[in-house]
Amino acid sequence: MPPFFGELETIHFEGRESQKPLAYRWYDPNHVVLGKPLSEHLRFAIAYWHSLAMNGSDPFGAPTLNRPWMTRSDAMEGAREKADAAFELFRVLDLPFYTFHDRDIAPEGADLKESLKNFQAMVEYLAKKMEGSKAKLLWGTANLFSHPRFMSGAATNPDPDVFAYSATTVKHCMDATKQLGGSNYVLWGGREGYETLLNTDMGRELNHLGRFLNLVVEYKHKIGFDGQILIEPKPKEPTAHQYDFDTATVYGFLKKHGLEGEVKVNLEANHALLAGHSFEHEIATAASLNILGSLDVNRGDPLLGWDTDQFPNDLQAMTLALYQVILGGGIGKGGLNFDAKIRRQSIEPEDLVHAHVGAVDLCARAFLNAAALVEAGELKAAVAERYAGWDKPEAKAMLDGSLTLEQISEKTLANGVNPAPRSGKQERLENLLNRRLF
Ligand SMILES: [Mn+2]
Repeated sequence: MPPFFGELETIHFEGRESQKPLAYRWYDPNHVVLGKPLSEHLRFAIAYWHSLAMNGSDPFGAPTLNRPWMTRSDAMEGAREKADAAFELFRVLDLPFYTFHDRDIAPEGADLKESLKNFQAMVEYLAKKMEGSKAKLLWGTANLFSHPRFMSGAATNPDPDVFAYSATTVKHCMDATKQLGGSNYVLWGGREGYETLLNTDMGRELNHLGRFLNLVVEYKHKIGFDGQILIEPKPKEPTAHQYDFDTATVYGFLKKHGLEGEVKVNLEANHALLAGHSFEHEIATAASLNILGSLDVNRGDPLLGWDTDQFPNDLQAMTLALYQVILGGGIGKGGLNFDAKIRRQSIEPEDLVHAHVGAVDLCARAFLNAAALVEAGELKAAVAERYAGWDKPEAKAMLDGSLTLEQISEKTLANGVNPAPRSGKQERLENLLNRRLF
């Protein structure tokens, strides 16, 4: 078997002066910042689906990508060869984690039993590969959206058989994630949504989804899986209206079903954009609600209205996002997963390597910038000064329950309160940010 990634050497940190096309210039995994190594802050992961299982086809055209590991006629042989290529890529990139859907690693069988048998065989194969590799599993997930049986949803499908099929699939995917030492289990509601209310009972579907998620959480505790359960919000695509629209919507859903202490979010940059938010908005929202779980780092194209899943390359946007991660207490058991695909014209396996190296460096550089902003303390001081009025006892009394609305009114009138507008100093702070970026 020829090497799928040529004779590429393992990529290492070489510093900013390196002239090599493939070297980490910013990502020094051992560099200690804010009290721990960069590798522990960032926990980079390679996504099996975009990087190993995609062939470059799109709604308008045939596969374009040169993928020598996708040529076998026997599906299980092909799955093993794909895994061989995956671990070669992990070795070349020298990143700590990977992520997969069940269908990325093993082919669909003739029925559910055969599909699960294929899956379990490949889980054993991955377990063996992991013994000879540094790569660990950041999270596993189930693909409950590609096959036509899921066209009307998985947990929200009007057909209870699809609910049962999906529950069975998730049960086995959770088992596999635990077996492989995964840190998280993710649920992205690919088709949990609807196209038209003319054929949809939305209240019923949402309740079914709530029950499904409770089943997942109950099972997590039953098997002693100590990873996080994560929902990945997305507002639309493939369905017109997706139930897990954004972080705030997911939080309301978790509260309704009593799961706000059990389930967190896996936030994707491009999904935030599709919801009309910035990535940092979604991160700050999740952190404020104590449900920040993990990140899918990528970017969208602001000129396009769909999920382009490009590799991140905007330093300022990523710095602002990671600044909010730091303020929110870090990523914990989560990580930064490259849910990103190379463009259809980037046909060589080596293009995958360049994409990851650039994105890793971009994120590392953004994190170092964000950490420097935190350490300088100027932004934090500006925010503290803006809210300083709330440190006064009479202000605190309005929040701590000691004053009623009537009493606040009486005191306000008696004291002749007359607020003077103060500048929000936005441009000054934006200039500060731009001046500090390196
Ligand atoms: Mn994603």
